Amino acid sequence: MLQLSTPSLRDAILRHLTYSFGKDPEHAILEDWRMALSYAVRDRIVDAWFKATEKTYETGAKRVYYLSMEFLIGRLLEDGIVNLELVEEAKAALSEFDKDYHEVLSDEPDAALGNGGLGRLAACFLESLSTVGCPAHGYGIRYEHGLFRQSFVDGRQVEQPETWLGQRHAWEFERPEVRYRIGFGGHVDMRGETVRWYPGEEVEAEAFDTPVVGFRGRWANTLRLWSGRAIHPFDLDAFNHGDYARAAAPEALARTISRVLYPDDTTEQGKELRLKQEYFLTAAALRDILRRFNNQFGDLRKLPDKVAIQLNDTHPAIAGPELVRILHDERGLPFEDAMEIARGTLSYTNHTLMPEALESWGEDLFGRLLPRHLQLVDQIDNAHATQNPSRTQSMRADHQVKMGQLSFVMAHHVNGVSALHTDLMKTTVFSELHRLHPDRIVNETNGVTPRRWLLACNPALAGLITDSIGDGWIDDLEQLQKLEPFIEDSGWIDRYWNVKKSNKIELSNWMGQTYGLHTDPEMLFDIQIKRMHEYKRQHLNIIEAIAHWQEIRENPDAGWTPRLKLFAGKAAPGYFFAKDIIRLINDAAVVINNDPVTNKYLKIAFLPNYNVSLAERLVPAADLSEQISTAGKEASGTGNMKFALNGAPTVGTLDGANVEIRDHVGPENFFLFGMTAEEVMERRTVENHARRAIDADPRLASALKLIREGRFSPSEPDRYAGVVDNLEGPDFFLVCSDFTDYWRAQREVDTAFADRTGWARMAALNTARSGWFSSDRTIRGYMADIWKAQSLLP
Ligand code: 6GP
Repeated sequence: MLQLSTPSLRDAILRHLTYSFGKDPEHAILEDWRMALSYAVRDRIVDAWFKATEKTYETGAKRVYYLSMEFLIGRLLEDGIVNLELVEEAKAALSEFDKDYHEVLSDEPDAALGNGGLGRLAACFLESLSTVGCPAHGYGIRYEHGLFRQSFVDGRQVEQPETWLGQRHAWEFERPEVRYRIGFGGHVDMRGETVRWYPGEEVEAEAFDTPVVGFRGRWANTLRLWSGRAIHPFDLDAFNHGDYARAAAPEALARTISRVLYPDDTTEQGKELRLKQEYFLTAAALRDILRRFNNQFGDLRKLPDKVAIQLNDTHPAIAGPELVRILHDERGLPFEDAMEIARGTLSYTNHTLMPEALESWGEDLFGRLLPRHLQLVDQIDNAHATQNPSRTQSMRADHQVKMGQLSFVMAHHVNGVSALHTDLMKTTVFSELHRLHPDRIVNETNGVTPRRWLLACNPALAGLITDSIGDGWIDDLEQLQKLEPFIEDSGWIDRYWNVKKSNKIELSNWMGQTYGLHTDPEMLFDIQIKRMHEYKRQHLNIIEAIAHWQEIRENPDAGWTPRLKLFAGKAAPGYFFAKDIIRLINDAAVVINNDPVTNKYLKIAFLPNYNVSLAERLVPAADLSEQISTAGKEASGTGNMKFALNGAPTVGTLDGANVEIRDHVGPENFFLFGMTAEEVMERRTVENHARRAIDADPRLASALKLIREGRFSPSEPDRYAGVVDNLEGPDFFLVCSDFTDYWRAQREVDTAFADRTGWARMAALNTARSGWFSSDRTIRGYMADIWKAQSLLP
């Protein structure tokens, strides 16, 4: 490879400012500086990227492909700087030009190409794949509009389109030469043995590549995102007849496919466009994977030895039939062989047990868009039924195509994302398939990348850790255990406490400047940030806050522990109940924050437009992490890990990865409450369970009464009648039944927080014992158990 010398970062910035953006320092605006710095950093990432690609080819190593409809990558500049260990150099270079490092970093738009947990997990995985040196590609869609922007009007959520590409984006390389035709509809032609699909409509998928660099720049992989293009972008004939709208129509139509991210988290909209997007991503990725494989290896029977394709939930599940179609219809392999090769290549991760999120498509829609695939699904289903005569459930019941079952049957491994979730998969949704294939389900508990979620977002804590135990923890997070002996040392604990305090002061100042919100950093910072969903029970949190407020009012001088409750999260636009909860929190905040009797003890705020960057601000400043889902509903959670790692003990249920977090940090450093998953299932069968819980707890009864009477919505007293009706009636997520124990746990938190040293120790133990929750560990687990892939790092 040709070698170029690496200029200093300062020179590289100036060079890019001048020659890439045509500006001199006097006339450059903030965005120019951000772009110049990004290009300077990107150049170095490209060097690592080329080396990694070269090594992958040279060694003929197995490659991993992560197919996901979502990559919630957030900002990338700091990621690159931190992973290349350029922080000090970048700060110094910018200050030479009189530019502030943090100001330049925060000019970058937050790329929200995902909704929540599943999308952020995919982003952490990309970074860890590079850090551990596993040859991999992420494949996704280059949505023009990511997740909507959220603001509040009178406390209500209002959605605006997000336009991350409205500003210049530094990280992608357009690959106009990498294009594939993707077909939809049409008809299937069957002549004896040969079957051909003739699509009725075609669009082109064009590749955009983003390099993803691992820690210390030792490896870099590619995130390849597909963008929709028209095959004949412009109808000249229409144009010449003056019909400009018709002339541009083909392009507009083709682009629709990659226009917007579906703003749904764990619920599925049965929309034709969504199915088109799923096929578009999957078909383009498979074509690309097979092209690369063909160039390098040729013999298709070797596919499972050289290629591992991970399906991030069922969204790319069409990969099963599509791969069989290519191998069988196009490459002429017998159906059984095609099946075996496909299954040897594919594996599937389940991210939720919520029944409404288990994708299924009506056969009419499916057959209209993908007529050949529908035939193949039937053939796959029949073959599976024949091989498993005791099977009772078909993936083709009720005129539907059930994507979970299809994914399971087409995968060599199926994994859950926490120990509890994996167990529940075996006993609930996939019980029959698990009986038939007892070795297929495995567990890979989620993790988070410590580079972004500690080193970059919490430099003060990272500094203290490195001072204490060296910097080996950054890519070997279990080394955090070495902190344990320091925790006995009161001088060290003071330093730990001061780090937390300085993070809280910084957040307070920022909230003051940004939202005009005045907060006291001495308060306990209690934070719940995640998508809005009934199962995540933000309403349990606010109802407890209301009850607590009442209690303080009745006895204002009882020495209460001052608490700031922060919320952030988006509700799917069509999820009205979740939107009501947002409004209730905002309404309650107005009343409670303005109560002069109580507001030194309790303050509430809902911060708008939750995204990755906001999480990076909040997590380091948290004292308490709210993980209060109804047991059995949260597959894993990853926010819970970020908080624990950054020294915020959890108040939580035995749900998802909370169970494993509690095991690791120790039960004495975790505020447990609530029913277990088993108890939840039992309680649901008890008649009037909510009523009974309300009658037994006057605090809960009076909080609900205040909401019902319009105490927080005086201009519209019955605004929350629906919410209260739901809680007093079906209360499917058992808010009322868990309330009393939640309230008890919160009072324990109050008492514990009053002992500053005791609390600081508990927080530090959370940090020291969270090393297992690194996504590096998770990725190594997938490599060993599922992909059989090797690291190419020395
Ligand atoms: C989420 C789960 O709700 C969360 O518990 C888990 O940590 C995360 O996935 C990563 O595994 N699920 C989704 O975001 C989703 O859309 C279909 O599931």
